Amino acid sequence: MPRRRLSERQRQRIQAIQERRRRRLESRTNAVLDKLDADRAAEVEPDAQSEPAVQPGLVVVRHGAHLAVEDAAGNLHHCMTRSNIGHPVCGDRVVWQPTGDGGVVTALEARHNVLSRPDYSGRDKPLAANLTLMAVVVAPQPPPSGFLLDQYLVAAELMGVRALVVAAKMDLLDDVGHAAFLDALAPYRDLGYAICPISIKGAPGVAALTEHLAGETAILLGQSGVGKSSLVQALLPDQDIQVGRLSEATGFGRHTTSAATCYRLPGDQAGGGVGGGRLIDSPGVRSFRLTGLTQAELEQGFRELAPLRGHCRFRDCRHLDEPDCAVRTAVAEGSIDPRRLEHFHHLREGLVR
Ligand SMILES: Nc1nc2c(ncn2[C@@H]2O[C@H](COP(=O)(O)OP(=O)(O)OP(=O)(O)O)[C@@H](O)[C@H]2O)c(=O)[nH]1
Ligand SMILES: [Mg+2]
Ligand SMILES: [Zn+2]
Repeated sequence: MPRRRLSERQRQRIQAIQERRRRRLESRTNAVLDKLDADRAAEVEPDAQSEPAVQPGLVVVRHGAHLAVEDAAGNLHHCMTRSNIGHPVCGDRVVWQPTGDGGVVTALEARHNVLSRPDYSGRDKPLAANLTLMAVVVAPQPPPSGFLLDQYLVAAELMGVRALVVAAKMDLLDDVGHAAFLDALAPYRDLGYAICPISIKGAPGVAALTEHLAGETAILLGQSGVGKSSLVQALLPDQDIQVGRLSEATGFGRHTTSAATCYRLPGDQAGGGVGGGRLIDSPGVRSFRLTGLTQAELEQGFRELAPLRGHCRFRDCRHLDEPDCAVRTAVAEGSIDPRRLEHFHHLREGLVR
């Protein structure tokens, strides 16, 4: 039995307290925003004496208009965001202002990059920003989707972010299975993507991955159930404490992977230490489809296709049945994996024309 099981009544009380806190924060936020707007309209310079100081912060998680923002000292604050500054997401640098027991985010700093993913309605939604590494996780269970993997790699390529492939749960395979699994990933290794076989339940452990994570802001991506959250748990000795602090600061549930959440890796006190780094857990998806790209962008996203641009007989070659197609020649010669070209064609169907 869990150590601290709450009665239904206690749970309701806590929820009611959190709801009251949120409402109080909302009304204070509105008061601050009204004052900012009024000052702006009257062209009044913010009064440094009476206004609580604005400060830089890092968005750790976002739930609707509610954010958990980390300040420079590493403390978390429950902030609301004003609606006209865009949609700050996990990893965003923001400017915020304290409002008593929380704060209000007043500005979103320019992003180095942002990873977006279509939501259930098919609209692109930002998931996380300012990434330096995308770790795409595949595992023997659930069976990997090469199409999904390729889409994440294309996204990374277009964002200019380094990507690697994590082969998780390798303890589930015997030696033969292990070799076959890595064999299937060999084309990715040949393209220059690092492959990290890991397990949190036995050999080969997680060392292959940890050295890649040092000092990075890395996001774990991949299908639901491949082991992303378990990996976070294994890599962060204090994850329960971090989740507890988050939950205390914001009142969001303890066990949710419904939103991308940024954790600090050990060895990092303020985000800039040696080792350390940040690790973002993201909610898994069964599938998604990159859309809104041009053919040129899509070709840029496939590492092996980019250098062949302009080498086909026709400038607008689709690499389907055109004569003198450099891409299909490369496939026939074995230097391009046919499955990658197949995924390219799938994605081509969603291009902007
Ligand atoms: N055998 C084995 N099982 C693992 C390993 N890592 C994770 N699992 C199991 O895989 C299942 C799914 O793990 P999660 O960490 O919840 O997967 P996830 O990728 O976070 O899934 P979503 O949050 O739905 O996207 C759990 O039952 C874990 O115990 C591993 O290294 N070996
Ligand atoms: Mg998870
Ligand atoms: Zn071609």
